Amino acid sequence: MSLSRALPRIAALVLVLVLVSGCGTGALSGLLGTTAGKAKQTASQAKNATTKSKSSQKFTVTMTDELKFDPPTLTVPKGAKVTWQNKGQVAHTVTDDPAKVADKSHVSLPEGAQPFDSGPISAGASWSQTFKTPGTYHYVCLPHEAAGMAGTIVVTP
Ligand SMILES: [Cu+2]
Repeated sequence: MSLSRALPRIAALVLVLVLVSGCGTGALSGLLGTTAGKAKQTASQAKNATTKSKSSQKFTVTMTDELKFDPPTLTVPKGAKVTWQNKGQVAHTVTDDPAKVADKSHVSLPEGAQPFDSGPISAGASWSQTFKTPGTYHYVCLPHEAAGMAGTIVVTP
């Protein structure tokens, strides 16, 4: 092959190399950009998770076949989510609604709070309620109201 015939080929090869390397750099910077973006996103997600875990401390009341709420009185900060777990064999309810109880004096709600009723919570099941209004909540278990199955949630401001 003579040099005059090889030159166009060399030129073409150089052009291809320039295009490939240019493209490669572009792809590489794109990849780096994506990685940096992902790292940033992960950091922000981790921050959100930390913030969330601070405000979502777990508060649990267990319900037993001894017809008790344990602990009978639980104090939580405003906005706390309380979960009732039925560890016994019989169904219970978490009811703070004067319209549903046998004796209205067994329940009370802070002013402005909405009455609530879990409905039957069967053996092994659980039910949660978030408390947004500070104050004292006296609640009962509907089927065992007469047996004195009652509890109190105190929500601090
Ligand atoms: Cu009960």
